[in-house]
Amino acid sequence: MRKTKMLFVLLALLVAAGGILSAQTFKNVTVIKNSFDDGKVGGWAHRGHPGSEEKLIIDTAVKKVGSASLKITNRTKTWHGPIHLLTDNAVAGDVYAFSGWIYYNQGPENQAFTFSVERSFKDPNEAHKYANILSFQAKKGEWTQIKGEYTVGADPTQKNIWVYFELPYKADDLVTDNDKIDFWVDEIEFIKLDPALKPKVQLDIPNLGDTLYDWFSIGTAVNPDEVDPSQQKAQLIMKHFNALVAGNAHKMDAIQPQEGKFEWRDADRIVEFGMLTGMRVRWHSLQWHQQAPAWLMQDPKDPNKRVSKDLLNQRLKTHIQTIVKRYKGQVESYDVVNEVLSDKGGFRTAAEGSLWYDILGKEFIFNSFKWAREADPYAQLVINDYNLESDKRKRQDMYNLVKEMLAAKVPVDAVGIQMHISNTAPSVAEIKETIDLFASLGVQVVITEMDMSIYASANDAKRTPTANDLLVQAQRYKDIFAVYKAAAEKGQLDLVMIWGPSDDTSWLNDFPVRGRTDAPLLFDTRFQAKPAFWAIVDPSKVKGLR
Ligand code: 9MR
Repeated sequence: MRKTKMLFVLLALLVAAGGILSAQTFKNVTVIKNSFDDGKVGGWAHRGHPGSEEKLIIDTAVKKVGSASLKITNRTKTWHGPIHLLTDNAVAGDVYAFSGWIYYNQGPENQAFTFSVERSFKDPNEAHKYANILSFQAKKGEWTQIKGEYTVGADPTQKNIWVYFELPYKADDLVTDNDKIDFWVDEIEFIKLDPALKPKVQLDIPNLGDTLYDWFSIGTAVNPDEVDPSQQKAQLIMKHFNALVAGNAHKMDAIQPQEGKFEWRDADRIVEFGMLTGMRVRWHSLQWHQQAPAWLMQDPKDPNKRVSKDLLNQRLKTHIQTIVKRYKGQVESYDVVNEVLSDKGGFRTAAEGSLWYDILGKEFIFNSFKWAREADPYAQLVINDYNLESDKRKRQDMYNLVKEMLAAKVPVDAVGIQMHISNTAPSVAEIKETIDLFASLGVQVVITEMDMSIYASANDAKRTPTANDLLVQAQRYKDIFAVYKAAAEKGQLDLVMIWGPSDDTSWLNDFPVRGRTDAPLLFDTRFQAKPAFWAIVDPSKVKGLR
């Protein structure tokens, strides 16, 4: 009897231990692994269509380790490179970690390579979509390690995903010899991470929205695939933010890629998510010289000729009013025009990439506001720009412009201060001055795109944020938020938008230096609260804050 009991206990222990073990040993699955030492290209193919001269070759003369690597040669387009199927069953939120080595020995001393994905859809008639995920700087004649993570976006209509390496995109007629260089890859590995390793939102911390409720709403910029409530990223957004804007999905090229053909799918997803979760929704941007479709500035009969003044006016009015009417009662605030001021004084012209002023004069700004107001008398209409907080002349230009608009009864309600700043500049005092200056005109201020780079300039080399970087950043977020609170108490502002929920998707990971990762936001790449978050929410939690 005793023996049986002991055996039973032992068995139970074993089962329990097995349970613990299996709970702990997660399953990472290697989905692609090639060292090319077996002389085979594995599942890799070249991207050029059949008949393209581009070739994949096993090269035993050049290798990182082992006896061979994969060479891509006879390239004639920037997008020529090796491609591999990652999965034929895309699952939203799956995270793939990859690593490998890349090498080239012709052309410039430094060369950027891009890691990209191609997706197909369950509907076989739907065109494949391509996206650049990460870029890497390599040095001529040296093997450079490439590493990163790719998270499958939340699109229920997608099916297959391929991964590939290429050079930064250029139109075929702009390709030079430097874009056609051979390159080599070796020791490539793609691992599907166990779900247990995926970033998880911290549930046991205060949330930003409630903490700041007495002063202003706090919002963030999102991509359409970040608003799927089944995903942790959306949980992070819902927990902390009570206002929403699209990082890209509401721009002119996304909304009207062809004249008269409006694409609402992604735009709607973001607005609907905002409505469902009770967030304040902003629109960025009804007009902008960047991320605008090519047809907008072309004569419909001859794309080499510029659009006429009348037609451009008509196109702008249609674009603005179609959007504003559609989202009346849902979108409460619009960036009507974006970045219309020059960095050198006055208006932005063709010399700084914009044809709007050259073709239409400053009237296009005034008209845009009038058209938006006609379409929705209640929406807040914002004129948005960058460096207002750091460039005194530009700030004054904005002041003068808004003053002129108000005098001419142009319905402008607020100045949008983007606030893309860094750990080193501008000073907190300048930020306060900027808010006060615009508020003195009797309009509101909206902080539209705040983030804070850890780098002082483009010359700083890529680094993992140090404890000091994070502390300096926390101190500045604390001080600047104190300025916002004081401004809110004076009725100058009631909305602050952060340009992204967490560091993993910040635009600064690739700008102004390709492939240099940054850490400008309140949550890190694994969605954990950074010192900057605590500096806003409970400064006693961060040692070293003043
Ligand atoms: O965050 C956006 C990034 O994903 C785009 O690649 C980039 C290029 O146009 O635009 C970024 O957003 C910009 C915004 O629309 C206007 N102000 C500056 C923002 C950062 O560049």
